[in-house]
Amino acid sequence: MQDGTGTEHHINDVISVETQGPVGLICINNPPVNAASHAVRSGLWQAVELLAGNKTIRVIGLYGHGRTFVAGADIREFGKPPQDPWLPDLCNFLEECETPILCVLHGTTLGGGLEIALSCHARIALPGTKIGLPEVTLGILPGAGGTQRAPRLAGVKAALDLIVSGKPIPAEEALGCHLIDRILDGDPRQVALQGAYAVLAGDLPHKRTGSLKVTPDPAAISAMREHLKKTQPLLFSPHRCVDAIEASTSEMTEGLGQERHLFNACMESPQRAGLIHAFFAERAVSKIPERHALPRPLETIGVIGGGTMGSGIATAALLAGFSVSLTERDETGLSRGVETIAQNLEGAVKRGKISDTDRQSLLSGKLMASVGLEPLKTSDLIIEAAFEDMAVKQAIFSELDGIAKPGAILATNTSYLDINKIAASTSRPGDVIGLHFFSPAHIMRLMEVVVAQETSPDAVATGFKLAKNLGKIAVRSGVCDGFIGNRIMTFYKKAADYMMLDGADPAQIDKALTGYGFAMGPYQVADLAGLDISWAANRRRAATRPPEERYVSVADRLCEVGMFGRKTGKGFYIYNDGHPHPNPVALSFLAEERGVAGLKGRPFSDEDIVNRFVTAMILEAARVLDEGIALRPIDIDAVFLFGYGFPRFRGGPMHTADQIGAPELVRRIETYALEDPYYWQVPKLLHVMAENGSSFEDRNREAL
Ligand code: T1G
Repeated sequence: MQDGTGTEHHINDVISVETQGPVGLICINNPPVNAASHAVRSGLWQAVELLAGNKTIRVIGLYGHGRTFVAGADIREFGKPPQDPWLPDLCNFLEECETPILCVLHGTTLGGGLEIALSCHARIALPGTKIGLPEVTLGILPGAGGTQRAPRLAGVKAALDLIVSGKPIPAEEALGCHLIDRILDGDPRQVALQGAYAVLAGDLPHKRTGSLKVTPDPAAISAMREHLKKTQPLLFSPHRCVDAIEASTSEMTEGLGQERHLFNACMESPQRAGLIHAFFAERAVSKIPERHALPRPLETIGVIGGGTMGSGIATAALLAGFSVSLTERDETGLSRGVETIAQNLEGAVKRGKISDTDRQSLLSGKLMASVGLEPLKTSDLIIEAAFEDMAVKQAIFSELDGIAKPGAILATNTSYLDINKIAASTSRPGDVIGLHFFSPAHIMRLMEVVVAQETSPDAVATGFKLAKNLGKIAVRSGVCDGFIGNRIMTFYKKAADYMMLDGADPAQIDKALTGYGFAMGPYQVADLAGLDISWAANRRRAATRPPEERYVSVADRLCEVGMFGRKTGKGFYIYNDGHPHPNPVALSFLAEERGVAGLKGRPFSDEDIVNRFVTAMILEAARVLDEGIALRPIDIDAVFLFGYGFPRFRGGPMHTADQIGAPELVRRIETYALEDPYYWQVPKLLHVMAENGSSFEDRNREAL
């Protein structure tokens, strides 16, 4: 095998070719993930034409520069007029090439990137490579031949699992199902060269994938259809994936035609727009004003409080590799906290996140537990997760001020209290920040990073760095009662309560909203979280509740009789057989309240329930945006997609608002206001948008 560099020629900014004797190499260099942009597609087409037209070249090696081979079509081009060559045409062109093409896969070779590889004539992956067809997570399907070529190489069942799940698989599994031919270590260019000579020597077989036949597997097809009926009845694209794979038993051109038809149907679906928006929301939220500030060192985490939240936060930090110092006021609380952490880690073992050996070493080597705050003097970042009471928190932060080392971040996990007041109880308000985790803290991906008036930029950057280390999605929030998520939830929960008082039962409301795509309805959520959680807040707010505000006390009355929800087996529902059944006591309290209010109850359609619920969410979100509590609409979408079970295929409340349109939202609110003018007031921002025809997406573009 020759080595050294051959003659190199740049086709364009992202594609270069190199010749070495009978071998032609093509390098894709389109950072950060070698997305198959128009430049990549057109450059790759020209490069293959150039090499295939050179009679001395008897094999082509294709590879990617940087951290990964092609990670997919360039999703930034979605929604814009497609430019030739289209990816499916490029893949067919590669497959038809007379000169054998070897493709080297590395990093995360996904979507259109894997489809390019499958249309080549042989495939080698570097160790550690992950391959996948995640298009279904974007509301589409592999539209460049993946639904036809994957079954030809791996069989129908393996293709169904790969394409319908959208989950990447390791190179070893890909080798086992013949999606790749070999695993070879080295850098992509070297492996391309080595593999090319192996093809020339007849040591690495090469073939046209499209020439292979698919063995029909009707049992696998119908099993997947049954599975999807149960698990994903609302989604459009998973079912189309099955249709496309089923078509792979036809001739290649016919199957490709069917795939194109089904791909276009997915592209036109509003679910594709919602899922792509969700993809970008997850990434946009890290673009904060403080993103250029240098985060502080972050190796040791202190956690104050061993309750549900504190032990969940400690678990999340341990799983991310941090050393954790857990403190409590007394030995009883401390041992309860350590026990909860041990249980959480056992759960992580059961979920396959860690091994049992890891679990033991985390508990024995990474977790320190002690009474009192003194051991926190060496922590880089301390998270207070004590009782939700301002005086308690101020006392803790005042004591912490004298113990924590200079430069330590002092964070509170409060879910609604004023962080400015907490910061004021220290001499270092610049180090004080809110890190609002969502329960269970070691599972939920969302974390609100709450920035108080004097929080320093590098403290904010450190909060975002911690979130990334913990595998969480951080959203920046300003200070208000409930920050972004809980504030909006408190508002729209009232809309549900009013519908309940006016005639819709809790179970009907929950069913309408799960039918819309929410993971759970508001009363199922309340029972899960514990009715006693909001009971304390309701009593706190009672003193200042305006007389015009309607109030429904069914949840409070359930608490008064000890019915806190799932944890007591009874709340809005009864859970005696593990399934929720409407609780007659809740319904009797509701009937009494309707009687007191002189209401006979009127029917609500599921559509009316959903419209009122979602409109209330958008209404308060518009206020949160207008007050600058949230940076952009897309941040609010991220909060509800990753913290409140908003259906991902709908893209979040603000994306949904753009689908409804500001004029229609204003009309709805004005109609509802006829019943309750205090609650239903059109926010100023919606009026402006209705008048000037702007959208929340416009605000995202202006702010990003
Ligand atoms: N197109 C354009 N930009 C992309 C991109 C893509 N496919 N993937 C990532 N980026 C950007 C991302 O927005 C971010 O930009 C930067 O790259 C780093 O990403 C016909 C039609 C590859 C596993 O769904 O899963 O092919 O914010 O922060 O955590 O059948 O990105 O820095 O400006 O996520 O290391 C199928 C999507 C497309 C893969 C890397 N492919 N990407 O994760 O980095 S549809 C996908 C990912 C398709 C064909 C169909 C991840 C990653 P910025 P990142 P990461």
